Amino acid sequence: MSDVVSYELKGRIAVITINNPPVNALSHGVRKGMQDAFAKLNADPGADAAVLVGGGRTFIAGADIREFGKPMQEPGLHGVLDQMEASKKPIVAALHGTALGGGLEVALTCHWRVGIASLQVGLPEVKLGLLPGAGGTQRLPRLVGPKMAADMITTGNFIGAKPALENGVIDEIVAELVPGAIAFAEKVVAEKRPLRKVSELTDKVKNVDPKFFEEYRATLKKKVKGFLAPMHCLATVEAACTLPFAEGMKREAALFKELHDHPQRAAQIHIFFSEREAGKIPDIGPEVKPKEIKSAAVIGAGTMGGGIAMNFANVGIPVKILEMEQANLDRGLAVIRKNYETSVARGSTTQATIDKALSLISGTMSYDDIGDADIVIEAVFENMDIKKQVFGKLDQVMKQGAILASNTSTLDIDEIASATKRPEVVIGTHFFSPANVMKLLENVRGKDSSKETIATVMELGKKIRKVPALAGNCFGFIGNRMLHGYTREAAELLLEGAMPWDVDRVIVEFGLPMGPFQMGDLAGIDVGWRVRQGKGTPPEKHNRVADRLYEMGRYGQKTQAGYYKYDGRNATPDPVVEKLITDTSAEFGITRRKISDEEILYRCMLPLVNVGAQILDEGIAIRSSDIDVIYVYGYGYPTYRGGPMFWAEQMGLEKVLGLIRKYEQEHGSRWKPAPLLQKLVDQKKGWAAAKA
Ligand code: T1G
Repeated sequence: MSDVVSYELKGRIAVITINNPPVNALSHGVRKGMQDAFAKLNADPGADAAVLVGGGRTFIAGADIREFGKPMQEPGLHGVLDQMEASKKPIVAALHGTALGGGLEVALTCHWRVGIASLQVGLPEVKLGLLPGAGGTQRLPRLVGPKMAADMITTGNFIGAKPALENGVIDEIVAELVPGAIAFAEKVVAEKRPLRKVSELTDKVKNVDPKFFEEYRATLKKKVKGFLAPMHCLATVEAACTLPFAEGMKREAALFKELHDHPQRAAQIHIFFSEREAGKIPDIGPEVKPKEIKSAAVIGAGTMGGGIAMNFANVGIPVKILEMEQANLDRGLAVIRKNYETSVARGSTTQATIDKALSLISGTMSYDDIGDADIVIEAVFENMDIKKQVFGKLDQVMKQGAILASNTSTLDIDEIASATKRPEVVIGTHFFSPANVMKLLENVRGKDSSKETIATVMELGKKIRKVPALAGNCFGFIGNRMLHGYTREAAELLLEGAMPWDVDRVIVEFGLPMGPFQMGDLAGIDVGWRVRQGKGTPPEKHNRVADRLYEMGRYGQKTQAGYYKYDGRNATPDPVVEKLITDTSAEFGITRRKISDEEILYRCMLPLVNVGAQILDEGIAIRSSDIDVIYVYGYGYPTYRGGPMFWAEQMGLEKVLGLIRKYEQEHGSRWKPAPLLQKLVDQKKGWAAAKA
């Protein structure tokens, strides 16, 4: 055995333990150790059967994702599984923690499986742009049937021990993992049960109506948008129901290879590791202990305040919402209740769950009621004077040690902190709307934010089931500072010849949930107008169309007219807007031209990269992958493209720089390439070299 796989006889049962922390991934060493252990089992006269168990917190959680894209080192997983299936002695899998991906595939190749009550199992390969490539697509349907197998494999969702038992994924729930598994193995031996190979089961996969797959495919196609993996996953489940096992395995291997070799796999695995990397702050090591957050307060019961409060209640943290007007407070609490009730109606949660959450949310109109909260998050109007008033008050009422956070989306954290005598506990915690749904938490460190404060809000992000990332303090931080370049260029395209629906179509086809003008209509054209008025700068040409829409009272969805006209949420192009745009081009003496989809895409997407490079160079972002995480989880950038910086690197930074230089020639200094981009191209390096 290797030191990551141990073999120990307990009576006449060999206990084979995988010890490859943190998640017992099926690295080369583990595969080699398993190969040796199963050979020993079949040669060991003292062993009648084996129990396979994961050491530490979980059974095997999958293949070692870091090995993808690199040459496979023998023995491959298939070889080990074939050896297991050929074993003359029974192998019982003892499951705990999260038996996922290749880990569950190993368990399905065992003759029986037992698990403890807290077990979760799943085949989440689809989330990595892959499919279960070690027989899971052929064995799972043989245990649970095509419907449950298709649901699990095309979504990657986990199921718990109870449904796993009810559907035959495991054979028993045991109170104690190893003793229970040993007892199960001893029973199998005593009863001389014939070895039960999942690959030989046929009942659940024969005579499946082909209509099932036709209908499932039609529904799935609508859901998956640009993702390649889910439809491939479904095709492998269909193979399990239409082909003999060996043929089905070949089909699985062929479709796995297609996905493995596709750029989407590299992009989705990039995001998998990047979101974990984003939680690591170089100057804040494990010695900095985060404060425990046992209670929270939110200032402002508006859309953001209410959504923020829900995040705390959803994980069992009591939260008080402070509003100065009773009517606003009542409205805010009613919106929260409505949000929860909608989730119950959709079946995504239960009444009991939301009753518990609602019991943790309370409202108040007095600052005196919130002083004992461990953290307070301000979510009032995006105006510096108002925010400073609030923080001045918080400085007076909050207990010592409380974290004073602002949900500001662009404003200066240091200026906000200057309204208090404790800048070390002031920090930005920028949620994205709807705050109870969007995964990103963009934390913003001020110059005085203490390491403990930063560590606390990074840990809090994970606790409230967000993906936290840390930004430095500048206007717009990371996400919104990059967004400005994107929306600016989209506005310029309207004046040059495009229509809002042309631009939005290209961006949605690229994979974002909506284009810049659909987003503008959703956020509110009046909001953008007020921000521009707030800056007090003279009106700019590229904002002329938006300003005229505002003057016409066309604020977007809220007025059923903006860049589009609306019937409820259904948007259609509007000839009135078309005329407004062509008149505005004429007003500026611009001769309109046909603009290609490719130019629209590059003109909108490359500002994200150019500004991203600048942000990276200034140290506002710690690493380029943080920028990718922020765009994927805060702005809906397609995971299968890996984020704007990854997409640029895949395209080639030299080509990116060439395009930016071209647009600089055509459109002037706003397209000036970030010095870092030039430097990396000169050095023939990628973003990772930025730190150097
Ligand atoms: N390979 C390599 N590293 C992994 C890993 C994996 N499969 N899973 C986790 N890690 C690292 C992770 O990067 C982090 O590293 C640390 O472990 C803790 O993870 C052939 C092809 C198991 C639910 O997709 O879902 O099998 O940051 O922070 O929140 O068909 O990790 O500490 O350096 O996420 O407790 C299929 C992926 C693979 C499961 C635990 N399996 N992992 O969550 O900890 S493909 C998966 C997870 C495959 C076969 C196919 C979660 C978790 P670091 P963590 P956690």
